[in-house]
This record gives sequence, structure tokens and C-alpha cells, in this order.
Amino acid sequence: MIPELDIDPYAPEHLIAPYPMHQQLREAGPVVRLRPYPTLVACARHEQVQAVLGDHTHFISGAGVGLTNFHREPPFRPRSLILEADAPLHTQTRAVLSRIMSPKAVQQIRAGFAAEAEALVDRCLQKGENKGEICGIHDLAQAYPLKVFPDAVGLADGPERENLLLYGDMVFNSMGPRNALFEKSVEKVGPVTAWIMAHCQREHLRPGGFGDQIYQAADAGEISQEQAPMLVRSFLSAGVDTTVNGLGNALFALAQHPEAYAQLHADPTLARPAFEEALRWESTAQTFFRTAAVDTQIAGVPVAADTKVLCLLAAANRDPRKWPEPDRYDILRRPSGHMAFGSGIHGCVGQAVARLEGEVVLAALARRVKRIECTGPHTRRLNNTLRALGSLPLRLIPA
Ligand code: OVM
Repeated sequence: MIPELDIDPYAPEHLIAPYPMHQQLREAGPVVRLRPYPTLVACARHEQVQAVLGDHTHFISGAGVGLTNFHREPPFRPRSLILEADAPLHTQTRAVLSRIMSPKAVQQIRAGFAAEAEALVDRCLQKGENKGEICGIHDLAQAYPLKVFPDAVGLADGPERENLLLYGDMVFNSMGPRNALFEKSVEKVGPVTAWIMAHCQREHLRPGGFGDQIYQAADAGEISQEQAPMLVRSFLSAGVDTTVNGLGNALFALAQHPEAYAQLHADPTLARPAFEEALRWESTAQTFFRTAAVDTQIAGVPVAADTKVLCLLAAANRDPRKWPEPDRYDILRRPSGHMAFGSGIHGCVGQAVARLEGEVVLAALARRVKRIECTGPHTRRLNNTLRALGSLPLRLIPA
């Protein structure tokens, strides 16, 4: 008997405040059913989320990692060659992206990323001096990834880069149900999709950048020429809205916890663990799905072939079975084993870049800013998959 709960994780109330729902799901059992979505099972405990993500032969990605089962319904856009793929395709595409964003490659972009972070925090301090406050989301959490990541991929600079935010919002909404949030983000995204696809072409990508390196892998025969633009699309889908919200949530965590900010300010080398703990505390990607490849089981509970499995990464990241005082944001915690980047062979291939962005922004803040204060209420931008803020009014008090 699987517990069945009358909960819609995509209802606005749960997107606004997911944590009480996560507790209900975790406490109900290791595997639960949700009445509004009778075809899926859900896991909210750390142990089962890790088990499902770690078993890519029984729990596949090729039928989509959202609610839609590609075996029954067509994907909403041509499927990703890495996210929504299994071996052997995934093995080949992953090898290419993994080399482009290897620790060594990330080391090479580090100085440039750090310099941009310092320049941006200086501009925020300047703006704060003039206006009394900044928007932590618009001025910092969006501005930084929109500058450094498309630069690294090799896109031209300019205001059209904001298309990356609209496209990311749409892609992450498309992993949930076809609800009002999804319909609304799809409404505006026609011209944006055309812009994204055009910018996956080699002529739009600076020689030597991450995007061009995909085409070099195609030249070398590691992937086909037709696959190259689709892998650039993965950069443009997954590389911006994720880090925007990772940074935004980290700023939110620090603004809500002045004692944590004081620790960070006193020791800027805590920037990296402070970002990591923010990822655990407010997982940017709240959920991903897998699909049972065969009749199988989770925690001894039978799961039929082709069943969608909802993995609540954010709930696993606050599972008291795994974390002492899980709701506490503690920058000294060192939360290794968190699920914010997923885990297993599909674990975020760009996580070294994401961590670099988080670290250098928080380190630049730690050195230049003594305190950060919320000057008004924040707003949320609801998304079926991402934990996202719309605005975060902050005062930065210079060191
Ligand atoms: C992709 C893609 C899109 C969204 C997320 C993601 C978290 C990948 O197009 O490959 O990974």
C-alpha cells in the first residue's frame, strides 16, 4: 500500500511555500502517490531520491525528466541530447560537455569571473549610494550570470541576452504540468526560441568559447555536425536561469541571516561553503523526474514500468534523516551529499562553473560589504521547477 496524498506540488501555495508540503511528503512514506497526478510516484526523502538518481538503468531520462512521458506524448521541444537522453547517446554528449566545463577549464576562466564579480559589486555599491537600495535579483543575481556565462559561451554582448531568462523560465516550466504558469511562459517565447536557436549556430559563437568548442568536438568526429547546435542549446537552456536563482537564493539566505553574513564578512574564504549551503537550503531546481524503465521497486515498493518518478530534490535537502536541524542555514555545515545539482551520471555537468559564479560573487560581497539588509518585502517569480525570486530590495552597507 502506497500512501496517497491530496497534494498538488504545482499549486501556487506550494510553489510559494514548499517546505510544509515537503515535510508531509517525507513523513507519509519513502514513496507516495499524489491524487492530482495518478500516474506518478513521488520521493521526498534523501535516501530514495539518491537511490533513484543513482540507478540510471532502472530510472531513465530518455522519456523526459519532467512530468510529460515522451513514450506517450511528444516532447514540447526537440529533446535535449544530454538531459533527456540515456546511454549510449548520453555518454557521448556528456563527455564533450564535461570536458568543456572540466575543473581545468574552469580554472582558466576563474580570474575573469572574479574580476567581473568585483566590478559588479562595486557598481551595486555605487547604485546603492545613489538610490539607497538595490534589487538583489535584477542588479546582482541576474546581472552577473547574464554577463559572465554568455561571455564564456561566446555570445555577443547586448540587451537581447535577456532572452536567455525568458527561455530558461519556459524550459523549467515545461517540466511541470501544462498549467497556467506553463501556458503563460510559452505565450511570449516564440520569438525568443527563434533567437536562441539562431545563436546556437557557429557563426554567432566566438572562436574558442564554450559554444565553439562544441563545434570543434564535431570537427573531431566526437559528435555529429547536426548535434552541435543542440548541445549549444543545452548551455543556453541550463546555464543562466539556474545560476541566476542560485545566486538570488544565496543573497536571500544571507539577507535573512545577519549572523551568517557576519561570519562570511569576517572570513571571505567561507564564500564557497556559504553558497553550497544556500543550494541545500533553497534548491534552485526543486524537482526532476525519472521514468521506470522496467517493473522495479523503490524502498521495497513496486513501481511499474513507464511510471514517472517525481524526485523532490529540495525536500531531500531538508530531510531530517540526513541533516541535523535541516531548516537552519548554517554556512559552517559543509553539506556534502546535497541534491541541488542532482546526483549520479546526470548530475549537473556545469556545477563547477555554477560554484565558481557563486563563490566569486559572495567573496566580492564579503570583502566590500559589511552588512546587507532587506529594505522591503521580496517577491517570488513562480516556476514549475525553479525556486525563484522576482525582486529582493537590499541595502548594502560598505565595509
Ligand atoms: C538541456 C537542459 C535544459 C534544462 C536543464 C538542464 C538541468 C539541461 O537543454 O540540456 O539541466
